[in-house]
Amino acid sequence: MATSTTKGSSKKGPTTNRKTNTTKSKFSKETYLKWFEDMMLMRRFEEKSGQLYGQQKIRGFCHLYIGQEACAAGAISALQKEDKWITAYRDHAHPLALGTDPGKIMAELYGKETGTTKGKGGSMHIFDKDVNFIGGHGIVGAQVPLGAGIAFAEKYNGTKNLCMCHMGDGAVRQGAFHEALNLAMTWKLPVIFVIENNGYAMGTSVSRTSNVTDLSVLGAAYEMPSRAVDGMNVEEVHLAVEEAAKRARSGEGPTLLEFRTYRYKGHSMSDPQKYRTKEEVEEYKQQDPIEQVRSTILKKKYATEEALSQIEAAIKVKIKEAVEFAENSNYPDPSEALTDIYEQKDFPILTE
Ligand SMILES: Cc1ncc(C[n+]2csc(CCOP(=O)(O)OP(=O)(O)O)c2C)c(N)n1
Ligand SMILES: [Mg+2]
Repeated sequence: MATSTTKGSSKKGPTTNRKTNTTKSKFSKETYLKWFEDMMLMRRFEEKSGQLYGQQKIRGFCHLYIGQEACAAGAISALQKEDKWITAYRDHAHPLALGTDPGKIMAELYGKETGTTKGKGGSMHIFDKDVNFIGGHGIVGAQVPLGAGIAFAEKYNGTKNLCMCHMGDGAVRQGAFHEALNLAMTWKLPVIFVIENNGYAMGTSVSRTSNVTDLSVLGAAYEMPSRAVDGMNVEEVHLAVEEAAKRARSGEGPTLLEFRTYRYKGHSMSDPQKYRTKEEVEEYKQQDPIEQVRSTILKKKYATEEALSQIEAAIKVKIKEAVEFAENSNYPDPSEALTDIYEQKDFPILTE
């Protein structure tokens, strides 16, 4: 049973990422440019969302993914269109890179009827069946058994598709995480469990909630192949997911991957961030996933600085259009309030 882990993580702050030199030449010019474009779209979309939140155009919850972009971009490049995706509430970036119209995501953040969930879900509940993105879940850890269930359905229906199930480091403290891992391994479900370990659950560091700070070792309890990955490095993420996907598609079952990453912004929109130092944030910014890709592209002469600026300019236009679309859309009609709601007609309190 191959369970490889990275040992020796810090007990105090977030787990430090390690740089490893793998075969970077494996990837084509097109892949690097796609990563650059995808991650830049996520970054600029999120920066704009933060700004709009400040202007009270967006209200309620809003959790930004800035710093964690490689976790979504590297996984998406390693998988196939038919694979399914599920994550927690930090959920704008995954559908953006999967191809959801940024205008529809922005409209959802605005609570407009043209949003991905008709303006009824908001930031934490983006959902887009067309790109196989099954949400957007606000209850910490709730998506983990759902992800296993989606994988069960794929196996039951005899497809070769898998389910990519992302979660935060806080989710691994939930019983549901352990129950899902146990059954997924027992039934050899085609699921890849990904812990996006950004070091903190709100303001609580991993080491304050567990003696085990190397989260990838948690898979060992279920004999699940598991490993830690530098989540600031898109190539490393791609390689790890590619390997796990091969296992899932060949019927060998799930993998647990711990992506060691970092969020540059606060947990949600109002977070005084007293639990970490400015120096710590700066240290991670030095490993910025987009800057790593930019530097490789320039070094390998895959594109000039000017060509990259053009990509950035096109993204700026896309985001401007997304905001205009959201601004010009209507709020849902009040008559919509009781539609699209799950109702169990014989539930006791409804029949009383
Ligand atoms: C079951 C449950 N408990 C508590 C909360 C409140 N809560 C919202 S986000 C969060 C932190 C989760 O952190 P993590 O899983 O590391 O994800 P991150 O925000 O870092 O992406 C908590 C405790 C919740 N939404 N659900
Ligand atoms: Mg976290």
